[in-house]
Amino acid sequence: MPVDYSGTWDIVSNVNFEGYMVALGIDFATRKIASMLKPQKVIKQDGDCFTIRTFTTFRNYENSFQIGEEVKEVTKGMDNRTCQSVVNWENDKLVCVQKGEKKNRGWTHWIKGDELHLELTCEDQVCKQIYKRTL
Ligand code: VL7
Repeated sequence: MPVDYSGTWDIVSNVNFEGYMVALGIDFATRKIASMLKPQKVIKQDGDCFTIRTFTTFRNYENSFQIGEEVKEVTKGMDNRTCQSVVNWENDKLVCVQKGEKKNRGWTHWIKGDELHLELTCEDQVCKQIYKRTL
């Protein structure tokens, strides 16, 4: 088994979250609130079974998956779309493809030193987030 993503992670940088939200069609008022948030990720990894919980003061999002299994994902509390999602290992990276109405949608996680990195992609927009372990 490659890397262990398990832990509690706090966001320390968030680049082009606005562009990502616009690509998802999030309305102006919601974007203004969302742009102020400091998400925390709580990740549980048990072999190829994952739960990623994203917590904010506004909304939370929970996603459980097994590597290589395509499942229906409803992005409840975000853009509320339905995707066919699958997460695979690409070396030590976790790569999710979210097939649905939006082209080129997905995300990639990797760990670099003590940082958890996340790229969120939708259409031509890429949001780059970095998290650090809670102390
Ligand atoms: C990505 C939110 C913006 C709507 C609310 C903002 C609440 C927190 O896909 C995600 O995580 C993956 C990778 O770690 C695992 O599920 C969550 C959050 C991006 C998109 C949409 C703004 C309204 C944000 C729930």
